[in-house]
Amino acid sequence: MTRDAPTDNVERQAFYDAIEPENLRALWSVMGAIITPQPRSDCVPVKWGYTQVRERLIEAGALISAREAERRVLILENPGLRGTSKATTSLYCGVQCVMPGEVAPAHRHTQSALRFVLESEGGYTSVGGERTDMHYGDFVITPSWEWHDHGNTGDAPVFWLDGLDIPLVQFLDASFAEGYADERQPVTAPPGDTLARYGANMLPLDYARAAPTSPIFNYRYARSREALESLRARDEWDPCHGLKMRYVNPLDGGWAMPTIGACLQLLPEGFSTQPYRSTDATVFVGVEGRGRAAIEGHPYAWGPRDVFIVPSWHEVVHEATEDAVLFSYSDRPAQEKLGLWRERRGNR
Ligand code: 1HN
Repeated sequence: MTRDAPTDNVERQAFYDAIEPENLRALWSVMGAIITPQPRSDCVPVKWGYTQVRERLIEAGALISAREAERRVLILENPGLRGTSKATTSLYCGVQCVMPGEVAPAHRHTQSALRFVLESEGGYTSVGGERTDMHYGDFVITPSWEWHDHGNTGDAPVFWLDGLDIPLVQFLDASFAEGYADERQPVTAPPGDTLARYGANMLPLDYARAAPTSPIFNYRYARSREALESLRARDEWDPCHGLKMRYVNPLDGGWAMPTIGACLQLLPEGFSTQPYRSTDATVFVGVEGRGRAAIEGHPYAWGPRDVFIVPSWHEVVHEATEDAVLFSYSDRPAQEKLGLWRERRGNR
């Protein structure tokens, strides 16, 4: 804790050795390592340039079909967490590629997923009986335990970023998964059905909430971007975030997903944020323009579709070298529900 651990001696070491086979451990010998005065993470700051990831996915496209792979994805694995398939301690990140004509077969799992669309002319996903076409910058949700399959009816490969709560579900030993009998689930609702029901600032009268995830599963980029653009004229910049909006569940105004929080932010050209840190390690994705994130003083330059990680309680300063838009996601909703989330603005 705040005190140093007691020093070991021969008698104490002999005692530790004696109790180990009895499945006992002396708290005072490990307390400082398990109760740290502030977050101490193996997760490290890191950036992936999109061009390189894209090239590797094209290579993978020649190696394996989406059908055989089930999902043709390259995991963005944090170098501080090698061998764990984690981007942060609690969240997963990958980039998926679907070639023209391919289908990624239907399955479901208890892990929740978000897609952030990076390139798509003809990409689609079906979730819970409704199909939605995917376009650049769309934020798409696959709730826990919903059937989902993807495809590409266009002429060019489709790419999106996958964000899942895999490590969180793994930590809780709550993983279930199964495949659908057919390659595709039946589409039972017309396109735009959920958006009409839940995404027009109205709700069906007497609608009873069934799940903790937003019923809207495609938050269109054009609409989100327009909101940011309309608000920039107000000149109400948050010193730590510029103009940052969160994607919400229209049923209650809470986060769109129960475990993962997603945001879109605008940083105008020349804007430089105040230092900021929070307990939710965050995955950032460049959407428009260019910028630089100084993480604990180390610069990470980013452009469109690049991905970078700010670990828990690491100071970040954002600079926009041109008008810039960033998408981001973290486990903030989970931490808030557990009463654990904290932030610090400025240097204090
Ligand atoms: C998954 O179902 C998808 O549906 C993507 O596209 C990535 C990573 C691990 C487990 C399931 C998808 C995944 C995944």
